[in-house]
Amino acid sequence: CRLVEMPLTASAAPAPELSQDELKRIAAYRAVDLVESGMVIGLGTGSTAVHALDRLGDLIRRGILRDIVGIPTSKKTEVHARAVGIPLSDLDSHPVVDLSIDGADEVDRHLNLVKGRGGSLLREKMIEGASKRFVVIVDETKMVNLLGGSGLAVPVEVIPFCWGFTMGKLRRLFDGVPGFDLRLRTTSGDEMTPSVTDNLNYVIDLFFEKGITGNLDEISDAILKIVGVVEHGMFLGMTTSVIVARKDGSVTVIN
Ligand code: ABF
Repeated sequence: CRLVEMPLTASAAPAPELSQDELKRIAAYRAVDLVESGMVIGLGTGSTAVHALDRLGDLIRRGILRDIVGIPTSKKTEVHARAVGIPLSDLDSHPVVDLSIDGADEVDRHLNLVKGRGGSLLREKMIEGASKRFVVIVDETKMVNLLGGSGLAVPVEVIPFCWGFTMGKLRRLFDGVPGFDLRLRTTSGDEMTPSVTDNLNYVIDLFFEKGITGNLDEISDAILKIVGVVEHGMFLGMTTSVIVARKDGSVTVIN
C-alpha cells in the first residue's frame, strides 16, 4: 500500500479537532474531485456517501460536471441522488462503471472492507465490483487491524425462506471460534421484526470478538457456499484507494 499525506492547511498551528461528520465530508469532497464529465459513477450509501452525492449534485447544477450518469447502490441513495439532480441509470444500461465512491464500516491495511451495516451490501458489491475504480471514503475511526475487529457486525444477506436453517449453517461454520456470535438483524426498536433489505432479503449479523483471523478468501468462499446466503459484507481485493480524513483535517490517500 502507498500512503500519500495531504495536509489541508499550510498553517503551523494545530488545527482544532473536527466533528466526525465534517471528516466524512472532507473525504467525500476529495473523492468527488476525481469525477470528470461524461463518467458513469457508482453512488454509495450511508452518511459519508451522502456528502459525495450532495457535492456531485452541486457540481452538476453549476455546469462544472456534464453528462454524468449515476448508478445508485440503494433505494435511499436513489431518492437522495434524484433530489440533488444527479441523472440516474442502472447496471443493465451501463454495465461498466468508471468510478464508484462509497463509505465503509471497516478498512484493514490491505484495503479489504466490511460494508453493509446499512443493509445495502448486495447492490454495493454488484456496482462497485463492476467499477474500473472503487474509491472508499472514511474518517479514521474506520481503520482496523482485523476485519470484524471493531466489535461491530459482519453482515450476511440471506433469503427469508427458512432463515433459521441458514443461520444454523453459519453458526456451524464458525463453531469453536472464541467469542463468535450471530443474530438476525431486526428493525430498530422492534426486536421481533426482521430488517428487510432493498432486495427483500434478511440480514444475519456475524460478530467476531477479536476480529476475523484466518484466510479471508477461504472464509468468504465458505460463507457463499451456503445455500440461502445471497452475499456477505466482506469486500476483498475490490478497493482501488481509500481516502481517510483524520481528526486534524488532513487527508491520507492509501492506494
Ligand atoms: C454503506 O455505508 C455501507 O456499506 C456501510 O455500511 C456504510 C458506511 O456508513 P457511514 O458512511 O454512514 O459510516 O456504504
